[in-house]
Amino acid sequence: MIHDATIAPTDPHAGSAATSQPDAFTPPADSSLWRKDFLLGAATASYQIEGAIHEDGRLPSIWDTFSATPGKVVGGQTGEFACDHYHRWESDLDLLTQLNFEAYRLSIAWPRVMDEAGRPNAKGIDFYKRLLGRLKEKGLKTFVTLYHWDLPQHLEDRGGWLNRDTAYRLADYADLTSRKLTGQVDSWATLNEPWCSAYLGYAEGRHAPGRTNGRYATQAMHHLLLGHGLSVQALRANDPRSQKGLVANFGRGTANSEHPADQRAAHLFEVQHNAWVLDPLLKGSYPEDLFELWPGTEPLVLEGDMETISVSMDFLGANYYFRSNVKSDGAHGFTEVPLEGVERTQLGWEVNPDGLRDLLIGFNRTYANLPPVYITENGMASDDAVVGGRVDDSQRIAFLKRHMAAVDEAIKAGVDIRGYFVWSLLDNFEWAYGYAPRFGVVHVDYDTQQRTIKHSGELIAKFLAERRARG
Ligand code: IFM
Repeated sequence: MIHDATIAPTDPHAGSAATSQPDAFTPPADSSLWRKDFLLGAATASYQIEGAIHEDGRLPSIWDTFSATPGKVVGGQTGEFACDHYHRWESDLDLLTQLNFEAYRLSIAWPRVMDEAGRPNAKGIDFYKRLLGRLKEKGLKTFVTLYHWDLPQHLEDRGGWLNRDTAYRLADYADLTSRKLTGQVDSWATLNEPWCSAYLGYAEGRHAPGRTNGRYATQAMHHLLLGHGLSVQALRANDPRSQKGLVANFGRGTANSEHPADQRAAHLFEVQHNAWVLDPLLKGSYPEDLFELWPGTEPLVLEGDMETISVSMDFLGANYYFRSNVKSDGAHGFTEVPLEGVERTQLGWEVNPDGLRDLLIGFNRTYANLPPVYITENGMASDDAVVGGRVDDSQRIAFLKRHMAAVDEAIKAGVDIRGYFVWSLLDNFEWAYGYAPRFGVVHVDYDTQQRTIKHSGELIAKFLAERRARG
């Protein structure tokens, strides 16, 4: 059941510069996070929040199909209603202002804006025009992701990311949206987390489309990255003033022992999670070690593909959530060995801010051409509840503070990091886990659609108000 949303009263401006008291969140005075040119925002994605999957000409997506397949999503949950953001977007954008965020990262639903023949769907495009227009009126920077996993089902029916043609369809979609939305977008990301699309979607089958073949994963990745390169060309031609880049998820792997085999296992973990995406983008080749890990899975690469993929980017979006401790599996791979006694989130993910710092510093050393970085997602799931009108999410407050401190350390070590986006603005549909994991700084009651700003949101708002007051 969905009723009208109301926003629980909160006072995000509590604690002005004059009255400020140390709290559990505000960064120390020497943190780079106080710098005016360091952008702070919140992120969401279309399928996770919009709902309205049958409205205004939206076509079915692979996540509609996957989540409707029994056994694929916990409790059989789907994105059919999600946060009903498609109808509540105006009050949701007001939350961004209440929280004093300076930027908003959203994704466009590909099946909403293009029909099967590649023609624009005016109603879908109009939705994003109005939304981006409102963000601009509010003075927020707009970070738009083109592909955050909701592939139109008709493209999946023709082979999805295993079909090279899908890369060209992504470029058509980039071309169309950037022509329609020119001037409204500050930053375009072609893909969100291609590792998840390729590996979880094609090797493990935990994500749509649910295929399970390692060979498929490397070919799917190649076509995703090819689509990225082609899309950057279209974006540059249509919207030269905006930034263009890609958002990837990164995994920190540490070795379970000093033994060389375990050290090698940790290296291979990071090759599989990080270099698989970064090497083609920044070096123009796939890491050879990847095919030691997965022998015989080399993708079919046509002449010129690697040049297209390694097109220069204005930024790299980095998403980070946890560290994995691994040991050698005795052959040429790795096995995870969960550490005892470490802090974990609702999803069992280890809280490890050092991993974020170390990855960023490592990338800066490995890739001489690393573009400026935005932390495009960081956050944690907890089982938050509204009690007496408030949501106490103290674990999240400490998590965000510690990860922002890790970002500051990376900046001080010389990494060019320009901003940080908390995942997520709202509790939302967490893919195969359904709605139980709550990542938002705003709580969503899925029965009533009431939004309640969590304590983390209040403290972020207070910090951002102080930052603004300092000028
Ligand atoms: O919810 C996801 C998001 O869609 C992509 N990055 C990771 C988040 C948490 O799992």
